[in-house]
Amino acid sequence: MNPPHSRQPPRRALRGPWPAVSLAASAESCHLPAPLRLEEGGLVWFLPNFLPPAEAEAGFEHLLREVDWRQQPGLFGRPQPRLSAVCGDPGVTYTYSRRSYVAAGWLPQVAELKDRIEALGVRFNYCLLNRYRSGRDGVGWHADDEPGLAPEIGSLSLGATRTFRLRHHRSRRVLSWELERGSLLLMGGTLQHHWEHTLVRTDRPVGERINLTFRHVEPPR
Ligand SMILES: O=C(O)CCC(=O)C(=O)O
Repeated sequence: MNPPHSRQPPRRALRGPWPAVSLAASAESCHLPAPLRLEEGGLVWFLPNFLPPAEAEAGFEHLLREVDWRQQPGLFGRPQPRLSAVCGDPGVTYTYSRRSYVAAGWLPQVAELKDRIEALGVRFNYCLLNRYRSGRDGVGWHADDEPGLAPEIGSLSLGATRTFRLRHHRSRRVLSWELERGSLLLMGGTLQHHWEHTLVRTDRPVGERINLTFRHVEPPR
């Protein structure tokens, strides 16, 4: 029998149009290399050295200290296996796992990182920060396909290297990346419609990691 997370999810209609600048549609203002075009649908840009090591290290230490990290409840009342926090344009609200998280502004360091990524040609108004205290922390299989969320998601890694996987809904093909500190993985196009992703938990001794996922959420009307 298949484990519960490998059930075929219902097909959802693609939503849009999006207020955010679309990476795929703005080639002339885009400073990104050619994406990996997944034949099953979706785009991935992987920039392993987006931040120089010294900057990634300083950013990691700063965010460990300055962010108000909290452990949020997950599905079925169990605490999420990680700590988290949110930043963003005031009032922008992201809802996942049946809970809503309202942004109250940007930490200067996070706004600076957002500006660096936006220089590549994409706009964000929200950031979900995750802190993985050890290999036992992670994120289970899911897709970031909530209503009002633009397809482009920029995922910046700081701290320890961890394995990130994509799995196609239908073919079950799995792709893996080792997300080292300072790396930027951008997901776009129809990726969230066709694929789910996970940050793999491990029994290996690994240090702490912080991940920032920059998003564009439709602002409140
Ligand atoms: O930590 C990561 O690299 C993945 C985070 C993630 O999947 C998410 O925030 O949706």
